Amino acid sequence: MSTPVSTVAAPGRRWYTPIAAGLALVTTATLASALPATVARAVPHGTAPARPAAADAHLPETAADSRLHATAADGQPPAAAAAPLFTDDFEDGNAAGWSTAGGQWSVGTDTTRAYRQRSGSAAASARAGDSTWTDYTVSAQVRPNALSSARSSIGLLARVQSSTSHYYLNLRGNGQLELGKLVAGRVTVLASAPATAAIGGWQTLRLALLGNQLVGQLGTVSVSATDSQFGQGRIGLATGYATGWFDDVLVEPPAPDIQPPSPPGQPQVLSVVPGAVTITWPASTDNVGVTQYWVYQGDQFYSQYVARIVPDNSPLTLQLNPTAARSHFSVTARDAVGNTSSFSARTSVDQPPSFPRSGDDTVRPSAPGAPVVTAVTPNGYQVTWEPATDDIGVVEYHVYHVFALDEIRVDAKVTTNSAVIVPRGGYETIYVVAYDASWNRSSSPTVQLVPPATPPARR
Ligand SMILES: [Ca+2]
Ligand SMILES: [Ca+2]
Ligand SMILES: [Ca+2]
Repeated sequence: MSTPVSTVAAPGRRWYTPIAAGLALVTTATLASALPATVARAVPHGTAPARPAAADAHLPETAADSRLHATAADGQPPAAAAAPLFTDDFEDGNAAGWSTAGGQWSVGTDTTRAYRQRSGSAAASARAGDSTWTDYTVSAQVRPNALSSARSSIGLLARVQSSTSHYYLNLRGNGQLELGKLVAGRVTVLASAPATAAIGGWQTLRLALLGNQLVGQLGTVSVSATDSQFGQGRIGLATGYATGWFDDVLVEPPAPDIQPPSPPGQPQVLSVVPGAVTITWPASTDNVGVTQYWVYQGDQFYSQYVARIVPDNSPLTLQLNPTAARSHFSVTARDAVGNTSSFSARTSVDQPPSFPRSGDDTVRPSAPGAPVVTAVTPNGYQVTWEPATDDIGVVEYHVYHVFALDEIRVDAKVTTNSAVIVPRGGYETIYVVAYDASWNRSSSPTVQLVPPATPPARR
C-alpha cells in the first residue's frame, strides 16, 4: 500500500527536525515490511486526520507552553527514525494483538480512533509486541481523563514479563513522572521528577531501554536510572485507578545514546545595549557530548520561540522586540542524536532605553506625574504627564501600556512629556518610566487609560 501512515507520521512532529534534514515520511509499505507478521499494526482507512490543534487549543497558557516545549523536544533527528519494530494507531478499529489484564479496554473514537481504558477502579494493562525484544524505545500518546489521587496513573510498560513484572513509566496523580519496576507485583521506584499533567490533553510518553540504561521522557522532563532486573520483553499500556486514552503506539530500535544532557544553567546577562542583550549560560554535561543549545526567547507570559540554535555557550547577542516590556530567555541542550535536556531556569531583561548608557550617575530621576489623556486624536489618545526631574537630566520616557490579560507593551519611547497611545479596548492602564543618561529609572503612578470625561482645558 502506498497510503501514508499519516497518524504515525503526523504526531509526526516527531519525525520533523527543524534544523537537520526535514521530514521523514513513513509509508505503510515500509512499516509493513518492518513488522513481524504476528504483530498488531494499524492499516489506515484512507488518510486519517492528524491529531488536531483542537486537542491543544483549550490548554492553559502554561500547558500551551509545555506543548511548545514538546514540539521542540519532539524534533528527533532522522537517525532515530529507523524502521519501527511496531506501530498501532488503532485506525483499523480493533485492538488485535493486544492482551489485557484488568480494566475495560476498547477502541473508541477521540479525534481519531484510539485505545480507551474505561474502568478507574483498579490497575489495568494492555500488552503487545514480542517477548524477545531487548533494547528499544517505546512511545505513545496518552490522554488521562483524570488523575484524581496520588495513586492514580497512566503510563507505558516495557520489558514486560507479565502484568505484574515489568518496567513502567507513569504520569501520576501526584504530579510526578515516575520510572520504576514491578517485580511479582512489588513496586520499586527507580527515578521520578515533577511533571505537570495536562489532564484532558494528549501528550507523548517515551521510555527508552539500552542495556541497563532506562530513560523516560515527557516533553522535556526526563527521568533516568540503571537497572538490570529485566533484559527483554513486550511493551504495554497501563492505568492505575484512572481512565484514559492511548494512541500512536510506536516501538523503535534505540538510538546509540539514550541519555539526555543535564539542563543548562540559568542564562546570565553579560550586557544590555539599546535593542539587544548578550547572554551566556553554564554548560550542560552529557554522557557522550552536547552538540547544540536551543535558546528560547519570549516577551509575553510563557510564550516563547526558538531564537537561536548554537553549538556552545559562547556569548550570544539577541535582538529585543522593541515593544517588549520584559523579554525572557531559557535554554535546552541536545546531544548528537537529539536527546534533549530539560529547560534551564529563565532569565528576564527589561526593555532598555533607546540610547547608549553613559556616565556613572546613581541618582534616579524623580517620579514622573501620572499620565493624563488630554485629547482624542485620529491617531490615538494624546497623553501628557508632569516631567520628572534629575540631578543630571532626564533623557527618555517610556510609556507602558497594560491591556488584555495583563499584556504589557512599551508603546512609546519619547524625549518629551507627551505621547500618542492607541487604545486597545477593554480595561487598560498606562504608566510612564523616566530614564536618565545612566539608565537610572523611576515610574509614575499607574492610571486607567480612558478618554477625558469633559473636553480638557487648553494649556
Ligand atoms: Ca489513532
Ligand atoms: Ca547523551
Ligand atoms: Ca540621575
